[in-house]
Amino acid sequence: MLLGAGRIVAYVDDINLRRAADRIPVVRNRASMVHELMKVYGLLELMKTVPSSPASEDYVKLFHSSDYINFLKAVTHTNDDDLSIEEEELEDTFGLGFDCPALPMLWSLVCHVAGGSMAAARLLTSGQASVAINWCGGWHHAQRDSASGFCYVNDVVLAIMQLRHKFAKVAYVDLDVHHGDGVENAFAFSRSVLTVSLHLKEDGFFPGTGTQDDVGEGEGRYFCLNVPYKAGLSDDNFVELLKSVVEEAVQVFAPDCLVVQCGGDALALDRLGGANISIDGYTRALSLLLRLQCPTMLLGGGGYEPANAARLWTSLTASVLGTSLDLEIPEHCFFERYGPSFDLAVTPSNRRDQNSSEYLAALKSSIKAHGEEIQK
Ligand code: TV7
Ligand code: CA
Ligand code: ZN
Repeated sequence: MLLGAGRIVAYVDDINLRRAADRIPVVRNRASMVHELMKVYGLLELMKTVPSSPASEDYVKLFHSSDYINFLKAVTHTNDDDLSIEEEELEDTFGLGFDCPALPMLWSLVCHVAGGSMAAARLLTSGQASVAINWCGGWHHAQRDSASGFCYVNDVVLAIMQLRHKFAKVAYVDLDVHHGDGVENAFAFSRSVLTVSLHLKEDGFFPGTGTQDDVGEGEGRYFCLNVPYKAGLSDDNFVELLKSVVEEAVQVFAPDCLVVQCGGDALALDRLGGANISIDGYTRALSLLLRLQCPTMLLGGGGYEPANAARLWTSLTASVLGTSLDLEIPEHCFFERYGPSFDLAVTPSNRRDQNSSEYLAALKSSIKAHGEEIQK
């Protein structure tokens, strides 16, 4: 499938960015695994590869509050021993705690992660690329004033703000199994940024927001679209939701630029997920979005079986490049992590899809009104 026909594809390739992303505890070393798999498949020779540099404090401040930034810097410069705040107290202090521990060199991590998606944004605003990829980005939960859900900095919001200098209307589509709450909140009042998230929504599932009635605020009303689904979502239902709800709203909105968060935790059998999507399902979803033919940024996000996230993002990159890959994973430094199959595919499991046709029909009809409202 030739997703990105005739497009210049660029990939943000920076060792220091990967080293920073590798330090996020729940996805330790994942960034390196992704990169090494792309490399051993020969994909790096087929794209423009572009380095990134850490973002400045002023850049991070475009979205995050000074208080939060000062706290991150203070945590960074404090030894664990002198950190006078206890873990539990940290929880209420700018969101640091269990999900977002106060890591060593946290401020540097934040600047590198923000810098990666900033580099991707520049590739698009300068016209040097029509598809820009940063698999180390996609940290959609971070809020202006706090860390949340493994996300310390909202590289997505910052990148969209950069894109807005050149592109009047930006559409954001979030395929991660979790609700993209940080990005939605940042642009809830804006008509210039359409945010769309598909996510698992059931009791106790993080972060708990993103019902279909959550449509944006004030001037930005109807410029947020939420597509909550039940556990076990299949490829066909996932693609159908994108076709019938997302595609139409995005087409009516007519964006000048598109950002897709390709979080891999909706894959079958993800440790934190609960959906049942295969790599083929993601590929179909992305091909639908690339058909809009506008400059596009691809970001990572969740994906808690690191080998599967690497399989997914390598496969999506190959699709965008219009090249196909041998299913046998080639020998390389992380080879043993791909056992026992040593196969590139991630296929659906046989779990039941709890999204009944009645549920999906009701969801579609309640969201349909969106397209009409955006048109006005
Ligand atoms: C974008 N689920 C991020 C998704 C963020 C999910 C959560 C964990 C988790 C944290 C760990 C860990 C974990 C196996 C799973 C409500 C709580 C429950 C703590 C007692 N293993 C993304 C965030 C989610 C941390 N958080 O969208 C360290 O799972 O459910 C919660 C929050 C409150 C705090 N308590 C947990 O994919 C990148 N966390 C192992 C070690
Ligand atoms: Ca999502
Ligand atoms: Zn997620």
